[in-house]
Amino acid sequence: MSSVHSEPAQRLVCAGRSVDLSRPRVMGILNVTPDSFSDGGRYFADIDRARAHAEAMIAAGADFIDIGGESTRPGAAPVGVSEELDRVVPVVEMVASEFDVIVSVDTSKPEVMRESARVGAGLLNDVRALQESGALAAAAETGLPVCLMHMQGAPGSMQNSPHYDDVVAEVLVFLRARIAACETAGIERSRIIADPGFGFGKTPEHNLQLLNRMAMLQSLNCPILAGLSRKSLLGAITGRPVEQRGVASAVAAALAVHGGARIIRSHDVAETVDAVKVAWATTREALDG
Ligand code: 8Y7
Repeated sequence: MSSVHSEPAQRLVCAGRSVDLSRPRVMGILNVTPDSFSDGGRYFADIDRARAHAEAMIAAGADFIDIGGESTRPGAAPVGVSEELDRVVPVVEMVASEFDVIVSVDTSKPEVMRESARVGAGLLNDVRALQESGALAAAAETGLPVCLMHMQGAPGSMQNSPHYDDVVAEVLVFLRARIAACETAGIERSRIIADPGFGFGKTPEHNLQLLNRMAMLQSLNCPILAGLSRKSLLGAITGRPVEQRGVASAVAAALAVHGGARIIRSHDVAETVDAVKVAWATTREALDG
């Protein structure tokens, strides 16, 4: 597609750092939850292990590190503000001060957004798309870019019986409304990333429709983030348990990039970087860039 070659640079300004999203980037996942389904709490209350994990993901090519202290897995216990602050803020501060990387904070809480911004976070990643009370205003105050994700229902019950007449159309309607709400709150479009929310209130078929029709999200006119890493969709397709979904995750990442995603959220950064390179070279029909 020759139009791809003439696209202008899309710079996302993340606090002190900026990143060019005219090519795709990888976001490494650093969980600081004691109950996260695939990391099993290995990084909880363990700053040295968090540092080593961040360092390894950056060496493997991550441009973002996404730090989260609330598990959104179905049935996970809700986390209070002070506990989430205690889990997340020291790790955000450590990664932001010690590494040349953009720190994304995975939170829905205004207090965690503010404190994380104060200690060096560069991006706010909210699976609730800034719908919690005070979140829009807090995000606007920080001046940081935001990732708005679609979810049907709430984490505890979202997988009970997801229903859509047209999942792609409904995700688009939701994301357009959240983008408009951000703009009204003073968050300019140049600071907004959109995400269809794979696995959040979706059946395997819904997720497959979204992945196969990712290109339709380009109509939002903002960079798209896709998170498929190790998700149950890949287990449903391959029959593999979570620790054996690396190949499936890399293939899904490539398909998302081919569909236009510019940030891929992943547990397995090295494999994802290669998958993204293959998909991007194919999309561009060129080796460079
Ligand atoms: C996503 C996410 C999770 C995603 C964005 C998991 C925090 C579940 N998934 N954030 N977070 N997009 N933006 O399996 O797909 O990693 S948590």
